Amino acid sequence: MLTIYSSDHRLHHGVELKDGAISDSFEKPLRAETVLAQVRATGLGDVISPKAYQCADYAGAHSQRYVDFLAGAWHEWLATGRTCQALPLVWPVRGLPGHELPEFIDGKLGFFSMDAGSPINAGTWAAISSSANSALTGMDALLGGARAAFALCRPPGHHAGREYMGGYCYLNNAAIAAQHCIDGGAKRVAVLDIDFHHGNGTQDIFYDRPDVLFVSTHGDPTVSYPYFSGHADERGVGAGEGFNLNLPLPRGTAWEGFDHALRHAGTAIGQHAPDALVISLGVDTFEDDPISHFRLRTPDYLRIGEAIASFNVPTLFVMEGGYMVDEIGINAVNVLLGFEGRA
Ligand code: SP5
Ligand code: ZN
Repeated sequence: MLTIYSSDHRLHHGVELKDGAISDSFEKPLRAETVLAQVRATGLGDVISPKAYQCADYAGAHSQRYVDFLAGAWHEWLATGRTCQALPLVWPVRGLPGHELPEFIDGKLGFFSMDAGSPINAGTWAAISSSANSALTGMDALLGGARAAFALCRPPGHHAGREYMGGYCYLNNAAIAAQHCIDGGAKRVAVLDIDFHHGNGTQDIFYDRPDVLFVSTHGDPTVSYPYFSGHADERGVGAGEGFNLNLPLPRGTAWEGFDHALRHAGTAIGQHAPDALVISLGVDTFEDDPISHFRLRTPDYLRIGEAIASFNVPTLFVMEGGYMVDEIGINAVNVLLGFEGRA
């Protein structure tokens, strides 16, 4: 299987507010380096750089003004005399009118975010645009007839909505790829999100659409981030009603519970009969993940890949979360090896 990877991801290393202090984010460059090393060590296939794309290629999944904000935010921040990383600190929550886009950068940061988990620094735009380009290049491989490809994206994307960043995410790589597939002539696409966290951004982007089915397995939002989406009763709206399937699972879910949800997802995907499948591939479902609460083990990831292969749809894997850096490579690549029948 072809892997698409850009070293531009190294230009972005964010900070994170945790336990009352600011420090380096769990979402760090070594994550992608470790996955790439395992791709090479297992001989998964060729590794190529992403092709160049335009901002217009991101604006089907996002709004043009949001993409413009991401591209210009660091310069606007610098213009205020600050050189530290840019973080939002005020949000248009329920009860505030909140619909008018502020002119000042601090206001824009809040307007275009769901949390303070997506800091912006000097290299952020280069990293996130290359990450999205990796997903687009992977989808182009599928449109060209490949059975599968692996977009080794970093930063991740699935928490980024049509007009907001959050949860280490900025551009929604999986959604951008799914939209590119539709733009390339596909009638129907499915996105299956197996990251520990609900893919709230992908849900947001396709919530009113019947052409892109979104299915997500994740930790129950009653007790897990992102808390405000991911419940089973979120089923889509308008023409999109019935094309959003959330499968929340309790803390402590191990292989048996996860496998059950995966089969449920497979049935829904089969009924949709998509031309292509995009997998939001997070491996923060691992038992030793430092911020998540499932209990999958390394061999389970081979079984996930086998299950996805049995759906029998051309498949683009897009890297999302996974914070146990020592094992992120073997776990992520095990999914791909399982898919290829190399278990
Ligand atoms: C792409 C992805 O997986 N994003 C996840 C974003 C999670 N953000 C909230 C993290 C909360 C971490 N709290 C950790 C406490 C550890 N002592
Ligand atoms: Zn996650």
